[in-house]
Parts: sequence; C-alpha cells; structure tokens
Amino acid sequence: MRKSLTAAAALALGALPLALSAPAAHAADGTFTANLTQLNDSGVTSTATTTLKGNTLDIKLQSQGLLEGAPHAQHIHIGGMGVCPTNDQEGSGADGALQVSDAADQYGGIAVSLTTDGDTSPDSGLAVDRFPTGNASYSRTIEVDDKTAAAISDGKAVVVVHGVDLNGSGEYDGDVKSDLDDSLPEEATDPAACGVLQASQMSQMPGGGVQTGGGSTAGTEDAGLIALGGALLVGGAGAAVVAARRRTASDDA
Ligand SMILES: [Cu+2]
Repeated sequence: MRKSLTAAAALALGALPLALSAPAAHAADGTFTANLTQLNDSGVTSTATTTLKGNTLDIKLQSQGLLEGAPHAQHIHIGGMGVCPTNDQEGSGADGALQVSDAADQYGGIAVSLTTDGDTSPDSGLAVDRFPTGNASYSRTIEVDDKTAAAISDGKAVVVVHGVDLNGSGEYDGDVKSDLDDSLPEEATDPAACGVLQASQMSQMPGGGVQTGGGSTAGTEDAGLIALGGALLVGGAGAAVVAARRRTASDDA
C-alpha cells in the first residue's frame, strides 16, 4: 500500500516540471494550424499553416473544392467564441444557407483580410480583385495587431474562406443578396469553410524533459521523487521494449 502511494506521488511530481517548463517560450510565438471543414455543404476543405513570431504572421492556405474561376474572400476572424458553426447550421440565406453574419457570435468579426497584396485590414474584407481565385494556394507574411496575435496564441482565431456556388450554376448568382454587400449575391460571400487556428503539437512540446525541469523545484526530497518519477517512466518504456522482444521471440518460434 505504502509503496504504491509513493509511486503515484512520484509520477505526479514527475509530471510537474513538464507543466512548469511549458510557458518558458514567448507567450504568443509558435506554429498554429487550422483544418477547415465545409460550411453550407460546399464540399470545401482547406489547411491553414501559420507561424507567429511577435506580431509577424507567416500564413499558408491550401484549399480544395472551391468554385474555380471565382474569387474567394478569406479572413482571420476574432472576437467571437473562437469556434466554427457546424455544416448543418441554418442561416438567413436561400433555403437556410448560412450567411456571414449568421455565425458572427461564433467566429467573430474580420480581423485580417488574407489578400494577395496590399492592405490586409478589415477594410479589404471584400476586395474581390485581391483575393485568390479558385483553389490557388496562398502564402503571405502579415503584420498583425496585438489583439489578433493574442487571439491566435489563445486558440481563438478562426480562418474562414468565403464563396459558395449554392445552386451549382458555376458562378456567383441567385436572388438573395449578400448580408455584407447588397450589390453582390450571397454566394459571393457566404462562408465555404471554417477552422480554428490551434497550436500544433510541435510548439506545445515542452523544451526540456524531467531532468531540466528539476531545477524549478525546491528541496532535495522533491528532486529525489522527480528523479524517481523519471526512472519509473524509463522503467515503463523498458518494460514495453521487453514485451516487444518477447513477442518477436514467440513469433520467431
Ligand atoms: Cu471572413
């Protein structure tokens, strides 16, 4: 009984320095990716890969399934709940299509317009002549404001790609006008895909292991327990290796 309690405590303490060492990097820096999934039954998927250093954001976007030959507005949205609507969420467009403002509570407002050149502010949110056409890959380095950098590092920034051919006509048309610009059909601005930027596994990995983390803990007793925790972890890995060897041996027999 006593032995197992000690082992549990050692494991718990052994995990502690990992947690303590995590915030050592600059809070906002890191690699953040978003896997965008379809909205409005668009069939569109996209992957956004970003690296944030201070206020400098490198962003790459590769989409599939977008209407070819048509411009697709794309933005980083912040200030909402930091989530995407679901594909089956009903909106105010034709046959319940989801328009941009229908999901504003969820993904927030436009913070960055992912244009191909020139201005990237919300003012360029519908600058159709400066957005990629069809499924063209996108890559740009952008200076973002503090709010946007914080939202990205907090996992609350949402990438949205717009433009859906709802009626399958091969172009943006239809009777319902866009909720953002009534000179455009809703198809030109309705959201096609959405994904939340999240810290990738790489940037979540702590800089050091059990040994480097030991320095942040006071007291030799704790240090001893942490070392024991490390030994137990190593022991666990060793046991797995032994088990694997046994399997191999029996397979050979
Ligand atoms: Cu948008």
